[in-house]
Amino acid sequence: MRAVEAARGLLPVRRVVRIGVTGLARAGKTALLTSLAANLLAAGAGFPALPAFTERLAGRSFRAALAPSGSGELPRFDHHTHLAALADDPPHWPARTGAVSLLALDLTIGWRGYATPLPPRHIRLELLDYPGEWLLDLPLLTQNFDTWSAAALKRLDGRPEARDFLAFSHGLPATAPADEPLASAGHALYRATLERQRQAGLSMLQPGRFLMPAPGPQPPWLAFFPLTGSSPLAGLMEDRYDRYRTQVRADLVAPSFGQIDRLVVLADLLTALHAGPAAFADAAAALSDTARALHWQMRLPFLPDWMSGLAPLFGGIGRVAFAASKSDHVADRQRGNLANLTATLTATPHVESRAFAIASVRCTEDLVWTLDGRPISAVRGRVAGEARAGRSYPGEVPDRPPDAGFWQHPFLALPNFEPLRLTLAGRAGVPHIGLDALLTFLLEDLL
Ligand SMILES: Nc1nc2c(ncn2[C@@H]2O[C@H](COP(=O)(O)OP(=O)(O)OP(=O)(O)O)[C@@H](O)[C@H]2O)c(=O)[nH]1
Ligand SMILES: [Mg+2]
Repeated sequence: MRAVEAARGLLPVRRVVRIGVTGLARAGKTALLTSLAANLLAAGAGFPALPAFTERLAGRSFRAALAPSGSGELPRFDHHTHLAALADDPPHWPARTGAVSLLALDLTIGWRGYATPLPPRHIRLELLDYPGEWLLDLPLLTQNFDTWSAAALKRLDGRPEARDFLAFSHGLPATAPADEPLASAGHALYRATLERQRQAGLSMLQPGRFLMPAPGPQPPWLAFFPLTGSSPLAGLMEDRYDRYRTQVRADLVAPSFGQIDRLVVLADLLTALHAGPAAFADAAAALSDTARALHWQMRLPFLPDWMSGLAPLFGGIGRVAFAASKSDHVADRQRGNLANLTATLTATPHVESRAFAIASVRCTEDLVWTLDGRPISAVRGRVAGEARAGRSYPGEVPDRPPDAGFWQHPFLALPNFEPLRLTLAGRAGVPHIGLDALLTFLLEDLL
């Protein structure tokens, strides 16, 4: 087997590796794709942009180029515009992105020692910006409508954002008819609740396509909401929920989304720590549920019939990196805690997975700050719109899910730091933390 693999590696064919990069809105997906591409291009041009990756190449030649658009059906990731934003004076952040997009790079890796004269290997690296909201639909595949409704309603219990929806749902008679105006009204109220919860910083917002709809017109079966009981209306909601799950399954194997070989799941845990215990618990649940759904799918040696459509996607994902993003908001020692916290929330013992604390676009440098006579590991960076660099220490990052004691002291809001200025308009790379380790893990078996 190994001989076959080795022989395949010797052939000058191009191997395609597709990495899905996912995370909820604002998790840092666009920043990651932009920075990773810029740093791969820079490393290929000889700049020391990805030290751990270059070390792993151990002297083999390496080149990288953006791949031409070709005729693929996925929209292209607009790398030039996003990098231009970071390279601007003053630098600014790339704009928000909505839909799925793909960035492709051609990597050429040579050989070393006796093998040096052999033709180099060609790898097409495809990076897919994949909405994390859709990943939150994975747990639905294993829950029937009753179970999902009970869990969703429990999450809404006592939440101010859900007042109108809960008033509506409590007012429904036990024999509510399967009536379209009722279904649409309930759906609109439920969707508005999810919107408000997102604004309140919550993450466990299902179904994901309610907040991040697929392109095109909205099909009528999308109009459902969680409802327990055995009324005709509940029957209609159940039918629509099942239709929704069929669509989730179909999307997973569609040529545009399927064939993901490796996955990066980004989570902005530092912002969740600031948002307070409820928001943190919710973000942690979203991350753990995703990890569990992935874990469970990948562990199955064979899939039950109704799930067989998933095999091409999940059978194929060989590696998952869970990464806490924006870790340049805290100093080095805290970043270790952040990686440990991420690892605790995403433990997937049977899958090749690893936890990281990264910053795709580093904005700060570490410094020791003396506060009340005590040294504190803080960071310094320029806050957008301010003339001078400022210091920041949001608080101690816990290395495991925080207990009640942690919440006694507020974890401060993260300042909106400006990216560091780029040299050579980004051609020498984008300063980052840990992208090289992340990339080396994702491509380890190919290097
Ligand atoms: N300090 C710091 N801030 C970051 C970093 N990455 C992202 N951010 C901040 O987070 C914001 C969101 O990052 P994006 O990369 O646009 O996030 P996204 O996941 O693509 O968001 P959507 O396109 O809205 O889904 C940025 O505008 C920055 O303010 C980082 O490495 N360091
Ligand atoms: Mg984006």
